[in-house]
Amino acid sequence: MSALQCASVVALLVACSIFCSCCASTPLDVSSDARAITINGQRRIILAGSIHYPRSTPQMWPDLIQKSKEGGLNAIETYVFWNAHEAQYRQYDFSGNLDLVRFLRTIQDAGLYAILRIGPYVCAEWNYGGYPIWLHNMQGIQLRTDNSVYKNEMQNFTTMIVNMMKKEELFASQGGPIIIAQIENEYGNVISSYGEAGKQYINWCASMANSLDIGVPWVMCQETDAPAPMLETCNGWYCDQYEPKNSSTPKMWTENWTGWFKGWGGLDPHRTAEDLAYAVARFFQLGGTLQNYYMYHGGTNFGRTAGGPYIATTYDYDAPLDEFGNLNQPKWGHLKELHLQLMSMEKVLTHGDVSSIDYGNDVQVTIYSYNGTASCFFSNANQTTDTTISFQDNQFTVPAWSVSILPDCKTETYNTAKVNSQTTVFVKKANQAEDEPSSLSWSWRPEHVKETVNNGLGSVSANMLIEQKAATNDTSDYLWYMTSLDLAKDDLILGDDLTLRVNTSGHVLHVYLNGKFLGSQWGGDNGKYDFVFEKKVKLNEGKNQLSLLSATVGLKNYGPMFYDVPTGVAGVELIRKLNDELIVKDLSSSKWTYKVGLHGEDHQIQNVESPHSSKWISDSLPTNRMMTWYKTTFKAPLGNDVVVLDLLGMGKGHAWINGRSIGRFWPTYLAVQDGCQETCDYRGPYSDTKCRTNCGGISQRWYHVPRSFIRDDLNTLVLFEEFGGNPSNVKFQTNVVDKVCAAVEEGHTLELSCQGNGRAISSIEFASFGDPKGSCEAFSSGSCDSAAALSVLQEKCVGQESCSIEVSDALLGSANCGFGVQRKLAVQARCHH
Ligand SMILES: *[C@@H]1O[C@H](CO)[C@@H](O)[C@H](O)[C@H]1NC(C)=O
Ligand SMILES: *[C@@H]1O[C@H](CO)[C@@H](O)[C@H](O)[C@H]1NC(C)=O
Ligand SMILES: *[C@@H]1O[C@H](CO)[C@@H](O)[C@H](O)[C@H]1NC(C)=O
Ligand SMILES: *[C@@H]1O[C@H](CO)[C@@H](O)[C@H](O)[C@H]1NC(C)=O
Ligand SMILES: *[C@@H]1O[C@H](CO)[C@@H](O)[C@H](O)[C@H]1NC(C)=O
Ligand SMILES: *[C@@H]1O[C@H](CO)[C@@H](O)[C@H](O)[C@H]1NC(C)=O
Ligand SMILES: CC(=O)N[C@H]1CO[C@H](CO)[C@@H](O)[C@@H]1O
Repeated sequence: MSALQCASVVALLVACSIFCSCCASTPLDVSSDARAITINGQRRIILAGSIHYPRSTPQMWPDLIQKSKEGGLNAIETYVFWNAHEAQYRQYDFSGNLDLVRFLRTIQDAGLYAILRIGPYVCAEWNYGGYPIWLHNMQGIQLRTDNSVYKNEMQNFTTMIVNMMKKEELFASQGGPIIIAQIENEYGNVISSYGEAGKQYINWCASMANSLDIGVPWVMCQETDAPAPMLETCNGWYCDQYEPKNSSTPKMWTENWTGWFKGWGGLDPHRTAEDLAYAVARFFQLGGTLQNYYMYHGGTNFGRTAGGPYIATTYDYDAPLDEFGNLNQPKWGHLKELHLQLMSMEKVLTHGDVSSIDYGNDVQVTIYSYNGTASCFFSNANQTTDTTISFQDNQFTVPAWSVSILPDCKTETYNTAKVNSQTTVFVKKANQAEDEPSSLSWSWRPEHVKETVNNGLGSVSANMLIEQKAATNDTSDYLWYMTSLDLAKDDLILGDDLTLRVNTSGHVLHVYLNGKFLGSQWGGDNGKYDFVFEKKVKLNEGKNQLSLLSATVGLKNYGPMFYDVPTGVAGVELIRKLNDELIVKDLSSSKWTYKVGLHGEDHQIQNVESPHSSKWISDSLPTNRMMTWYKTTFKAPLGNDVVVLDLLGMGKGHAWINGRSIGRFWPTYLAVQDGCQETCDYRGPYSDTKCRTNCGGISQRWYHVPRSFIRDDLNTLVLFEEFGGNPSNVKFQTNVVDKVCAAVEEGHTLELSCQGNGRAISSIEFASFGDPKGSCEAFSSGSCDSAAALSVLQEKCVGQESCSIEVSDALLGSANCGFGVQRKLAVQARCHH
């Protein structure tokens, strides 16, 4: 680059002039118009995928990003998580899996672009949508609206992040990977709740962001009135019909939901590869320029980062990379094929003239032509009926709810409904560390509840019930509400037929009276988290001690004014029926004493290095005992396979490996009984209630233990059990590929792979070339079949980590199928493990 260009870049970025080693990497000019994102004069389409850095580990990042690149993406998108970085006011943490700069460098090193969605409200099924709780607790604040206290804080954090990016030269305008940044998030969904102040706020967001002078475009998602130069973008299952209000701006899709998230008690969501590919192909058929998979890798809600209420610890999302970072097949492979096709047409898509022919009944042909070449999309949006299209003297069959791609308008190279990629079946395998006994040996200690339950000891008191977030600053899930009442002999509340009623705003409540456990209750049914606890009680003359332990399970992250939704105990009454009269004693404004957190949390007993983590008891291991800590040691499983912890038998609580949290657990929470589909038809619009599985099953039984949390020598697992459980079946396992299957049409290539760690195919369990039926683990031969197929596969694949075979009768022998039968090769193979 010339010195003149260099000087102008430095002049543009004042902050940069101090830190830049100018000219180390080429600054990129990023602009956009209706048909392309233009990067240094090159008109591009952007295929991006979301990976949230705190939901995996730095050790996983290079592999996740490499697999994204191999999957055909050219950009990675992430939110920035304010409450993770600034959990305490003006105390910042960018270490470990919060190392945003390292994450962006890893993206850059892989040669990919980055999209930085600062928010700083992020939703994302993340605790409190990413807002720090201290923000909520500030004097005079109103969140997400035209409020100066809030705006100052939002500007402070946003500026801090932007300055950090500039200092590290991470914007494309400085030669870095970030080509686009986002301010706010889906504000258009809630703007009407804020009236005029909402409009002023979003205008302020735009000018504040603009003033930060990042040298690349800003976007606002789901915000149709995005003030220029903010670019508006779409989120949803489909965005093909979306058009930006300003027709000279690009059609961009910041969140294409690849599946859905799961809650405690929720079913397993699945979005098929066919439907996801269809949505993407339709989007580009109808002029899309940027598409982002939300999520490409979902990952894990470690610690207390899960949003809520009741977002589970897994954030797998049925994304193309599964929670652990393995390829989720056939989704990953089917999309990779699509990306290759789209990228092969990038020039014509971003420059070309567009014309379309409507064939009626939701059938449409779109032709892009440029400089003497033409590319076609044939779409059939009818949900039930396949169609045959006559186009330029040729006939093409397009299955229902699919898009065919013909890069030369003559030959179909891809159809979204025809999946040729393999399916991969994983199994859980016992921990094969050396000398590891078949069951873990445990020690335990009780959570110290005497002082709260018997004596009502806490740290602060008030003559009112305090909202839980305000009392704890969300430093713990747990808050004790304690009061004592002194009753004279003639107090009318003494006697029979007395009910204790506790109104709560959620999420879990344990009640103790006079040192005795009275009962527990929790919300969650039908999406309701507030509930009323009622129980018959008997009080003593003299002193009575009432102690309530309230627990949150992830703070709400979405909805109008979600941040003002209260949690904790909201009302306490004693109600006695005396003859026909109700005597009500409202304790809500009695003197309440508070204790934040568990005794064990105060003493960091999950951390074996803590001086207080002693006094573990190694005999008479209790089961089904509430408020109990368990500890065991284990050896690292051999190899590199993903490690999971099977918590079958445990109730609800929190788990730590070597002092590091792997998240909340709740295996006793079963998924609802209804709402599953036995077979999943990809045709027709997807929603998160379609194609669900695991009715009545454990909503989350296995928990991810990242390899980097485990040491080579001895490791410690600590569990806090809140409800009561039995740890004797708890075990570490590895998650390994067991089988791979594929069914590939003639003319395509079958590719099988045991997907890493040096594993080879050990046997071919099924092979049929002809018209085989069924699907993976349930294939059967059809009416025609070539005898040679099995031996060809055995010869080419057994003993190999992967193999690839042209599906044709030259290789597989004649199948003697009848005329017009579409032949395919179906294979099921087993992998060594
Ligand atoms: C954020 O606020 C603090 C004062 O609380 C101030 O020192 C700091 O400079 C501000 N940061 C930015 C980037 O404005
Ligand atoms: C529409 O977008 C173009 C290109 O970014 C911009 O120049 C123009 O001001 C925008 N129009 C409106 C009404 O915002
Ligand atoms: C147009 O096509 C010709 C012939 O294939 C090629 O030489 C030329 O570079 C192309 N022009 C552009 C602008 O792509
Ligand atoms: C699909 O096509 C069939 C047959 O032409 C037609 O009866 C039906 O109404 C179409 N369905 C939709 C949703 O367009
Ligand atoms: C919560 O934070 C406020 C300041 O923001 C502080 O005064 C208060 O002591 C904190 N409470 C707890 C329980 O940490
Ligand atoms: C508790 O909830 C009940 C039922 O919803 C309601 O009637 C009562 O007024 C509430 N009491 C308090 C003290 O909040
Ligand atoms: C409308 C909405 O729910 N927004 C969300 C879109 O999808 C993901 C859900 O996984 C959220 O993170 C978005 O912010």
